Amino acid sequence: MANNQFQFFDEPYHITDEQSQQYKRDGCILIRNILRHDEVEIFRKYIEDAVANYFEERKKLQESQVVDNYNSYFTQVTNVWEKDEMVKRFVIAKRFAKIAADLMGVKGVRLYHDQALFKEPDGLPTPWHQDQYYWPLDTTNTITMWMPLVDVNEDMGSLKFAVGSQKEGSVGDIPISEDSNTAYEKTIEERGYAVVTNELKAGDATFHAGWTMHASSGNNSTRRREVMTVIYYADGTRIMEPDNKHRKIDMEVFHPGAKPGDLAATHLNPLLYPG
Ligand SMILES: O=C(O)CCC(=O)C(=O)O
Repeated sequence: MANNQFQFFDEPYHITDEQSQQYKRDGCILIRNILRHDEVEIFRKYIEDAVANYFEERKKLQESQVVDNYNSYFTQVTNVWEKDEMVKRFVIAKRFAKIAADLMGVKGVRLYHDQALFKEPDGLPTPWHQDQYYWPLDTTNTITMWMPLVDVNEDMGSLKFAVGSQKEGSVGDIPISEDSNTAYEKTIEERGYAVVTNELKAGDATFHAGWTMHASSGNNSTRRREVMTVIYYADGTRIMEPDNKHRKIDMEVFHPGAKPGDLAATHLNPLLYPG
């Protein structure tokens, strides 16, 4: 396939001042039509195959005991970009990274990691949680792009956000679980946060900050909810002293060889924009 077939990944998407102000205020935003349906469809297949191959390999290696904790909520495979050259094109796309930089109002962004998040039919709701509890990053300029590869609505597990909750920073130091769900639901009600959810077409995406409380309903449809996420942080971010076991593991896995105080810029964290 000719390389320029995927030129759309380099073409800039224009974020308005209003959109970046909305993101700064709310800690979450829906951006429409980042990719066209036919563009997403090409990459949905590559991502699906890479995820299926990964599980096939794991089965062969009899590593079935290495299951992640999220299986009942969703199947999660991280850093798919390392496993497949075509998926890499999607994950390192400048088009996405520029949106992340423009929303956060920073000059450049690096890759933290990607995640394929598939919620099977009857998959359970994703509990309320805060992502940054897991991340050993000395900044609040972190952002996740959550792009469905199929059309999704609330009943299929589109994300719900507590609008403006990123301003609280850490609200409870609780890993994603039934406990985080109960605690954060209570906080959201007590502090009066509005909760928004969106219906997304494949190729639309939501962006949320690392401290924004979010959750999703279960997948009550008959179709698998296939989502690809890419997580970015501002270039220049340093690694913090990990103060919980999850942050220590994330530091070792996503910043191999780096120590607290170092720039978070290992070979797994390329500068994606300006790039
Ligand atoms: O896809 C989901 O259900 C959860 C995703 C999530 O929590 C995230 O991308 O930060």
